[in-house]
Amino acid sequence: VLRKAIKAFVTNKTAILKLLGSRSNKQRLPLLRNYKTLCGKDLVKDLQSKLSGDFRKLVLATLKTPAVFDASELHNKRAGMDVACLIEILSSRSNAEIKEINRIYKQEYKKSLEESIGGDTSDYVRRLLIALAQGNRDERETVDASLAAQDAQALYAAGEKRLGTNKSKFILILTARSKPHLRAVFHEYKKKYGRDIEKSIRREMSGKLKRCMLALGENAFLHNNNKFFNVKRISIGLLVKWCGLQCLKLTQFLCFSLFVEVLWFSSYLHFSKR
Ligand SMILES: [Ca+2]
Repeated sequence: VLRKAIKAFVTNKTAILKLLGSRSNKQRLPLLRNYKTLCGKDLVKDLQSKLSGDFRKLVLATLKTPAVFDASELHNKRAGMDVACLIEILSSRSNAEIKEINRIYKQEYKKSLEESIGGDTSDYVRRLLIALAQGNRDERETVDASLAAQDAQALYAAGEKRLGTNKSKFILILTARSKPHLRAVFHEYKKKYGRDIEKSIRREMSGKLKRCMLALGENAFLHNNNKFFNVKRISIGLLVKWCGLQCLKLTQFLCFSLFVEVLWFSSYLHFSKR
């Protein structure tokens, strides 16, 4: 059917979208194999040559597994050190997913992810990213209240309480602790010292490191009621609006979103209007 769609309509976006959009990421992989068996051709290459622009990016992104997609995103962003994107990927994946990304990254780019991070970034930013790329974050759902209190105190001592900042302490806590734990720490921090951790980070850090830490803090609140960070709430309407501007961001979201079907539909509307 897909071969037909490509052949007959060349760029019949509706047919391609329908077919790819109705399948989950896992289901799309056998599709690729079947296509090769049936047609003796590579589906990705076929689509690549027949489609163009943002639509091509969108379709090709859906044909990658999440880990492969992440690895290629990390590889692309690493060059420009798009810190926000690196953090977004690294801090929203599970440890198992990060290990898989590492494996694929090495296989695809003949270099470990860790080796690729760095170069032109500052020492602390690199340390933070490398800590995340290890995939060693605590993933327990339970929170140890006394450890949370201890961490809140440590953050206060490392930042607001002293002259200058102990950045390593912030990096350690923000990259190693579980998200529920971090939420408890920030809560405790507010309760005990009457300060928002977000404001403390803004006061104590600067430049890329500040952006990294804010992103890590925000990430602890994704899919959770947020009291401490102004997380950008992403609506479908906004996503569609972004589409023209930030196609990659959108495709990334599309691949993993629970609302993938809805988004497919809205992106389809968007593309068909072009
Ligand atoms: Ca300070």
